[in-house]
Amino acid sequence: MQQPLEALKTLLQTDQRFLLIAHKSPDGDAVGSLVGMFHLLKNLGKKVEVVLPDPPAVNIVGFLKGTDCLFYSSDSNAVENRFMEADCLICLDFNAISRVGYMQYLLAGFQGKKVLIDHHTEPENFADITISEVSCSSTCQLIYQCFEGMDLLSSMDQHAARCLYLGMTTDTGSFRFPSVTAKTHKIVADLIERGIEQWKIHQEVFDNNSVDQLQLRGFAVSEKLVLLNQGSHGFPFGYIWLTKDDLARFNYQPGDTEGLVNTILSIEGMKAGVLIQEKSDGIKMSFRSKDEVHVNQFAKKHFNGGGHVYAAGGFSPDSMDVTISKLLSLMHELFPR
Ligand SMILES: [Mn+2]
Repeated sequence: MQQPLEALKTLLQTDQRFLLIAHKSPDGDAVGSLVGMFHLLKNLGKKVEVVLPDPPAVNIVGFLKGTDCLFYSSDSNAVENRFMEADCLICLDFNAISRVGYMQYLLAGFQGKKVLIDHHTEPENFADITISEVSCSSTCQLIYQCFEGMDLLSSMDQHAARCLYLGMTTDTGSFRFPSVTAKTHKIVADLIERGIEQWKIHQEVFDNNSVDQLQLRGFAVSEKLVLLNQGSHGFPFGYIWLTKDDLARFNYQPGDTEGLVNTILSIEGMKAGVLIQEKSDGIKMSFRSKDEVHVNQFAKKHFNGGGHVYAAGGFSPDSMDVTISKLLSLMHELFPR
């Protein structure tokens, strides 16, 4: 990644007005990389603005404090203005233009330089500078490595460090996925040495559940979890399916089902699972897997999705019933015998 990094360093030395964006339904890594980069560039003396397609979940929205972040979903005109005023657009934690939702025409039509910093597989070729490291645990870790590689870690303050830690911990399931390496922990050690209180970040992110959210998750696991591992012809696969009515019953808020799919993989012997949710525009799917089972190609081929080898999203325009039937008919592809 030496060449694009040189180009990024040159850009940081020449351009002055930066606009940072991340993907829709922003998770901890999207928000962490967005706000982390905001502070890193501010500390380099740049003018920096941030926008998102829509707001993040309540447990991470606090990390946006002090950035004056605008959301396209509620303030599209002001977001358009920010695109017009910037020299350089930095896209964080997504691999395809469609991942910014209704904002994609602004991204496609942006006149200045575009940079992509991301760790998802098969990034689209839409940026002037693409820094893509699929093996990296998180975009936040990749940002740290970029600043280290550009010899610019002096711009890392506690605000930036705190945000990068947010993305690193949320994208790694609190440092337990195979994407975690010695380098990940060395970076975390450095962030802690810079003064972050990592236990406080965990409390803010993970110990902030509403009662509705906990009850929705309890309901999902006890009433809406289907396991396919029964009998000699079974598969080590499970799915949780939630209808609009299920979500409404527990006063669903964005983020309430974040990580719920991982509970399937926590069952003894399970190799893959999917959370299937009925949303206003169709069926949203979140796949997870482990070991020799890879879900990204499967999600891409059959459910208009993709992502990482062990964590991928998907979307189905069909009904819940049709989507589940289709999924079940394809199990032999996920588990070839
Ligand atoms: Mn990420």
